[in-house]
Amino acid sequence: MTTVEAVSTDSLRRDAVRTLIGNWRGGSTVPTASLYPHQWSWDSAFNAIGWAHIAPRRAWAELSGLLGAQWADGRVPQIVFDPAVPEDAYFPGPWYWRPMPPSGPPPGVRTSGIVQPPMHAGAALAVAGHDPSALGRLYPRLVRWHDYLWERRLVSRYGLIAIVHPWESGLDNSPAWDAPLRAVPAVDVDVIAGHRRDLLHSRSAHRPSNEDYARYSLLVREYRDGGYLDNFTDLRFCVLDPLMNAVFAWSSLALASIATRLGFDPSPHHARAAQLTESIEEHLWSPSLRSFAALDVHTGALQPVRTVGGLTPLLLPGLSAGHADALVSTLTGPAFALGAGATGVPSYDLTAPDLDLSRYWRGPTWASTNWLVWKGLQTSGREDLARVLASNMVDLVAGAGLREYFDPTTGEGLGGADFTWTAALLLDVLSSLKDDR
Ligand code: 2M8
Repeated sequence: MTTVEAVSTDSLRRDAVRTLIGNWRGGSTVPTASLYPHQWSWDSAFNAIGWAHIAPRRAWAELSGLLGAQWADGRVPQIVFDPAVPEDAYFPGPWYWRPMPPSGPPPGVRTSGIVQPPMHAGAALAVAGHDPSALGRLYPRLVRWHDYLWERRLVSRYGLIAIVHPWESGLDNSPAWDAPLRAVPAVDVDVIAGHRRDLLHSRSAHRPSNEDYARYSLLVREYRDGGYLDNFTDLRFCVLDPLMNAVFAWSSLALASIATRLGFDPSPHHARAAQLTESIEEHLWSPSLRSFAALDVHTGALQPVRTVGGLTPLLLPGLSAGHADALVSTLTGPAFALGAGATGVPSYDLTAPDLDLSRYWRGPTWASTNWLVWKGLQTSGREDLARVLASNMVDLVAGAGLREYFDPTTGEGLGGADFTWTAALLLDVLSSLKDDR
C-alpha cells in the first residue's frame, strides 16, 4: 500500500479541501455528489469538524442548517432534502416520508423522519475551538435534540436510548442488525428494488441486498403511518446500540462543557452522560465477545457479533478501566487487528465466517468510525495506539483517495468517491499529527 511518506501531506490536504469545496452546496455539504445528494445528519457533524480547520463559518452554516430542520418534537432528522434535487435522485426520497405529522419539520422544509447518532454537540464544541461565534445560538436547539432522545427514545428498564431503524445507527448494514431484522418481512422486494438508486452509483456487491432494502422500506412506512410516534411495542425494530448510546453520552459531556462556557447549568448533561455510561456497562457488555454489543429490546438478546460500534464506548471517560482494557485488547487482537495487519478499524470482526470486506458496513473500514475509535483511544490514555490509527487513516487516503470506505486488508477504495467526511476527518487528523511533531 502507498504510505503517507510517498504522498505528501500537503497534497492530501489540498485534495481534502478541494473535496469539501466541491461538495459544498451553499449551506451544507453533500456526502458525495451522486450517491447521497442531500444533507445527512451525522455526516454534517463530521463535515463541520473538517470545515472548522479551513472555514469555520461554513462549519457553523452546516450545523445551523441541519438544526434549522429540527422537528417540533426536537428530533434532528437523518436527511434534510435539497429541494433543487429531483425527487427520484435518491431512494427513499421526500415523498416516501410523507405525510409529516404536526410534530414534524418547520413549514417548507423536507426531511426524513428517523434520526442518526447525535454527534452534533461534540462537533459544535470542536468548531468552537476555532470560532465560538454561533455556540450560543445553537445551544437551545442542541438541548432540545438531547431532550427528545432522552424523553422519547429512552427504554426505561435499560436506561438506554433505542434506535427504531438500522439507518438510525449510521452502520446501516451491520451484521448486528441481522437477527433483529429477521422479524421484519421482506415484502414488495421487486418493487423496492426498482426504486433503488444507490445501485446506479455503486456496485451491488458493495451495497445491502434487495431483501434488506425491502425490510428497511417497510420499517419506514410503518413508522410513518404511526405518525412517527416512538411507541416501541408497536415498532418491529427496536434496538439498543452501543455506538448510539456512547455518542449520546459523549455529546452530553460536550453539551455540559458548552453550558458551562455559556453560563448555563451543566449538571443535567453530566448526569445523563453518567447514567448512560453506567447503563452501557451494565446492559451491553458481552464477556464472551470482550466487547459491547447491541441488544434487541423485543427479545432481550445481546447480538453475538463484534462490530466497530461495540468499541466506541472507549469515548467515555467514565468507562471502567476493566472494560477499557478489554476493548483495547479486542481492538488489537485478531478481530480488529489494529497495528497488527489491518489498516484502519474494520467495521466487522475479521475472524467472523460471514465477514465481507467489500460490502458496506460488513467489513470495510470507514473514516467516521475510525475517528470515533481514535478519539476513544485518546480518552482512554492510549496515545500510542491513537497515533497508529491516525497514520492508518492517512495511509488509506494516500493509497486509494478520499473514498467512502476501504478494504482494511488491502487498502482498496470502495463505495462513493470524493467523500466529504473522509476529507473532513483527514483534515482533523492531519492537524493533530502536525501538532504532535
Ligand atoms: C449511508 O446511509 C444511507 C442511509 O442513511 C444510505 O445508505 O443510503 C451510511 O453510511 C450512513 O452512515 C451515512 O450517514 C450515509 C451518508 O453518508 O450513507
